[in-house]
Amino acid sequence: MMHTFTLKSRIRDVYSSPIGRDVIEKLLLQLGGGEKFIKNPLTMSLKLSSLQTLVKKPLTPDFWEALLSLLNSEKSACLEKPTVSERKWWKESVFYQIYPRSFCDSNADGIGDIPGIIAKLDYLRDLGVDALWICPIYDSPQDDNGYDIRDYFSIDSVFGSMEDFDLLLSGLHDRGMRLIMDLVVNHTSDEHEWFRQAVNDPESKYRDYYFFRKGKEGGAPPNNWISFFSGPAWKETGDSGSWSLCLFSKKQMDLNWDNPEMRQDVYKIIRWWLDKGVDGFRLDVINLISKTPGLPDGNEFIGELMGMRGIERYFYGPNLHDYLHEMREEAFEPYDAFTVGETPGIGIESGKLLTAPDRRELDMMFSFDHLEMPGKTRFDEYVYDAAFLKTYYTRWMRSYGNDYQTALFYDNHDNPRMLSKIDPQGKFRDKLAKMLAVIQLTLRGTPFIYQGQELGAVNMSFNNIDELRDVESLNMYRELTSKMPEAEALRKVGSGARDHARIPMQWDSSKHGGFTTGQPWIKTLADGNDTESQSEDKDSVLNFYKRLLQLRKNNEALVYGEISVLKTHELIFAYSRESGGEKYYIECNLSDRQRERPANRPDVELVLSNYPTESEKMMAYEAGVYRIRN
Ligand code: TEU
Ligand code: CA
Repeated sequence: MMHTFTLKSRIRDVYSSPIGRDVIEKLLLQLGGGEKFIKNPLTMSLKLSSLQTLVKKPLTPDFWEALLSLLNSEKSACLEKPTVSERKWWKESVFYQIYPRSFCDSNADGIGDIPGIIAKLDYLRDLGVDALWICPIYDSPQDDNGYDIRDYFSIDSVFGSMEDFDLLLSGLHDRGMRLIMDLVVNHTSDEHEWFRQAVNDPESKYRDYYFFRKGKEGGAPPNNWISFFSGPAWKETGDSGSWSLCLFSKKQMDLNWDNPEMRQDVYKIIRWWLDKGVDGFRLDVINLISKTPGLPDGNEFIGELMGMRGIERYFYGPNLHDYLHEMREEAFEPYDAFTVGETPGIGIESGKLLTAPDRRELDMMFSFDHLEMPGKTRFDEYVYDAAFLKTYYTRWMRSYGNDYQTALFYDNHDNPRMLSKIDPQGKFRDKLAKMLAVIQLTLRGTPFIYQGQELGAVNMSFNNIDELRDVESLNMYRELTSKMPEAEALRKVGSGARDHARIPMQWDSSKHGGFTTGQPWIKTLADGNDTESQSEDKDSVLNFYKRLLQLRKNNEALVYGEISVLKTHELIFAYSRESGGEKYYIECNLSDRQRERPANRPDVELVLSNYPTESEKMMAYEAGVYRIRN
């Protein structure tokens, strides 16, 4: 059934649509106190316009226009249960994400590279990972560390050569492992040939590959959208008052997906890499590719709530589904290639619309809703409560069941370490690292381990702005210091900086943790948590990961098994996995205090735990995997 939503629609009806549900929940969470509102059964019979009662200032007509046009853009009002649920290698695999710049440097120039990765392939195989996702290694001016691509068909010389790449790929395949590349096609570098031609020759066909627009009267940009990396999302291109859209840095120019020829050129890139034998792609900010026609201003209020003005005009654009579907049909499906979308802002229900097997869009997506507590943003200084992981994953597991596959992760190259968010002082470092590993590797979904996570890597302390490298941090610092003291700006930037996760891997106890023998491109940490010393210690985080990965590999219940979450204390996360006759029970204490074990736990025997013995009470961050006795 198709709805057209208005201010008079019942919240119940809005809720029954996937995007409606996600958008309303997100708004309420950001508003704070929204949870009470949602849980109140009366809420459901209220009209949409009653959202006003939650907000002190009047919601303006343009707020409602923006909200309704988003809600009404989704034509699928409800979701059928998928009819396909096949076995797939990517459901069974554990992925490992490599940030190449910070992984291993082979030639002492201070920057990690492909030969460095090749040197560590045995390490990765022994760890037990099945597939790698490697962040962009294409030719790039490196304004955003490779997410600004100049030439999609060549390897950046800083990382090596195409021969190195071929060796990497065959090295992986020889070991029975797979490789997915990072595909960045929401934008290209401003140094990409297409963009250069578009600027140099306004008559060129490439002009329409991007969003060139005239500015507003008085020299202002064409609309009020804000960049993810501070300031307006526009860059002046040429002296004729023309601007071009860039949602990220001033060197990352948004592509116009409404141009069919541009889309075909993108599919050529994908097919070229698939012809080489890569197994799939992680699709960078792929939910941003469809912009609302006319590029209308973003609503101020939504912008304030979400910390990004304009976002409702492109994070779930009107042609998103069509473009994903077309791309799959033309590029991925002929190769049976795997796709995981990076989809910031997409919630549970709209995520299903993107990944339902029979809709044939994406195989999987990354949701980010668990990376910060509700109402918080990455740059807020606060301690993350691990109990939220239970709330989040319980909802997610219930909603996804066995019909959809989701990506399970805590860390990536864009976020501080989860370990440090929960335990900033590092008091429970090993126990907590192991507990997080248990949850990630035993829930239903495909785990993505980010480099260093298997060693219990933590945040870096940045004491000076000169120690940071990331364009996002540097722009933000510049903006903040115009309105606050430098020390305060540094603290704020430091609490969310992406560079925390970009400090190099530690391989041994030598200088710079064995990452390089040269001058590293960024500060290094050598705190003894390196692969060499952890390999020797049987109780290390690394060896715990190895055991868990083996356990998952050898027990189908942990991969395809049904999951059911035990009703118990909110600080205890306990669930079972079951397939065929195989049954597992997982029990985690999400707090740093002792707790009673659940009284209703099944009859079990311990398989793996982060404590040497099982005591009557659960210890701080205790996590155990048990076999259920039949
Ligand atoms: O990230 C997009 C994204 O939305 C982020 O998580 C991002 O780091 C943050 O919101 C910025 O404020 C992807 C890549 O993972 C990231 O490294 C790139 O910088 C970005 O796209 C642009 O390509
Ligand atoms: Ca190097």
